[in-house]
Amino acid sequence: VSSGFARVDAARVRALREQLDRELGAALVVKDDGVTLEAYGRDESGLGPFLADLVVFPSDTAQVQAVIRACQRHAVPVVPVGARTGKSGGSLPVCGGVALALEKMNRILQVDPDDLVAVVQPGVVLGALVAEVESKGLFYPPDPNSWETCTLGGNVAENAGGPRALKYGVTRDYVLALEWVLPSGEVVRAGHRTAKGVAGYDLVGLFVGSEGTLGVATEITLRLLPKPRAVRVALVSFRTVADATGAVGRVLSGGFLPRALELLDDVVLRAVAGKGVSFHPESRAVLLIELDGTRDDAVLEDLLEVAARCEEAGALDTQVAQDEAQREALWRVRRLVSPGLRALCGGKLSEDVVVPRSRISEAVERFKAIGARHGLVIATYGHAGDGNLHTNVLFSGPEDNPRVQLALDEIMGVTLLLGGTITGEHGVGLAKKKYLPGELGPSRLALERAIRVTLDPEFRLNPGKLFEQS
Ligand code: LAC
Ligand code: ZN
Repeated sequence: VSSGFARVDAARVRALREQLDRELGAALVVKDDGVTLEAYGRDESGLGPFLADLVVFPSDTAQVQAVIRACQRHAVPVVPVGARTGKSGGSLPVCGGVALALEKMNRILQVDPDDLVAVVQPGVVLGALVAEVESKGLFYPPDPNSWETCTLGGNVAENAGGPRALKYGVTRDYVLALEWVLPSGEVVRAGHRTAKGVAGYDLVGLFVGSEGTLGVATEITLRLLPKPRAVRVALVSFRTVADATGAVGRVLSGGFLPRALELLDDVVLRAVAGKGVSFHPESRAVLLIELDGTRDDAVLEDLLEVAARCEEAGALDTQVAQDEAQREALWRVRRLVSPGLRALCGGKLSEDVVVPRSRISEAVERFKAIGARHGLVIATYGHAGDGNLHTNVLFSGPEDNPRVQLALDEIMGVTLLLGGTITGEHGVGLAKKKYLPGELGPSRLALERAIRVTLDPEFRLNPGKLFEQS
């Protein structure tokens, strides 16, 4: 694979492997067969494959430490990997070396209903944690829409968000403490198990979202909430995205804080048409609005008031899910968006830009115009309540790539001009690396580089990501 990245040389990998064999022997699972290397060479960014030389599967913190120390000693790159559901290429081993797969560390160590705390290993699948906490009447809100497969370690590395972030925040807001293996191999415990705690710098905030460049989480302590007793969702149709985003403003300023406020534009509606829900024939945008609370009758009453506010803003109609099955059908449409869009055209690149809420409709219009100039269809959906837009550039094949890249450059430029950010939840990784300097500017980039150099002078962890060593 030609990647433009310098690969580690084979002699160093051999020396590393000998040391791992000596130190850990059969206790550490190591694979280097073609099928495994190929599988760990890809994620959901569509980039790659980038093949590691070895994929190792540690089963405890001590093994993670030993692998990282050995990689430092033999100058071999090491890239932490979760479930490979990432969308920015964050876990791709672009320089070869070691893929450090955390999936064997998959134990839920504790769910404490009194302290409202869960402690997990990084390889726990989000859905397994959700099932466990919900069986105890508790709630863990962040879900990047891939709970069946994504893992908590990956969620922490990328600071995953998802539809419920509007009311409940993102992964960072739930991580109380971390056991963290630094790039030196040393273990630190950052944060605290209590609900509050301000002693020392906010290292948890530094580590969460560091995309595998500052170390590896080996134990994650999470804040839980009581599970809301009542949840209601409605699908509201509009003639235009501008009407829909006008409604978002009216709902929020009316004193309502939905747990989700998702927008789908006209191209997205075409992509999911006929998949279990029908839309008003004139609708060119819809909002999926979900509220929660303690009493169902009160939540329903609020939802109807929210719908009335949407009608004042020009909504065509509102469908309120009458039971759990109808609620699931509406959310299924949301989950079908990504595959539906891919089926429309063949290929797509999904961005996750954020703009101020007041600029959403302008952003969607400008993105569409950028697409039109390059002969590409642009679809936008996403977390309207947060201004976090999944703008998707659709294309038919690799021959479209130059046009797609030009369109993306312009989309990122417009996003920054509108006062936004290049990534709200998928991370910079490889996919958005070239846009990071434009967002951070020279002094912040220098500060972030200095932090990375302090912890990992040779950029051994996840080299080639976020920014270069110099
Ligand atoms: C979503 C993921 C793609 O919101 O972020 O569906
Ligand atoms: Zn999202």
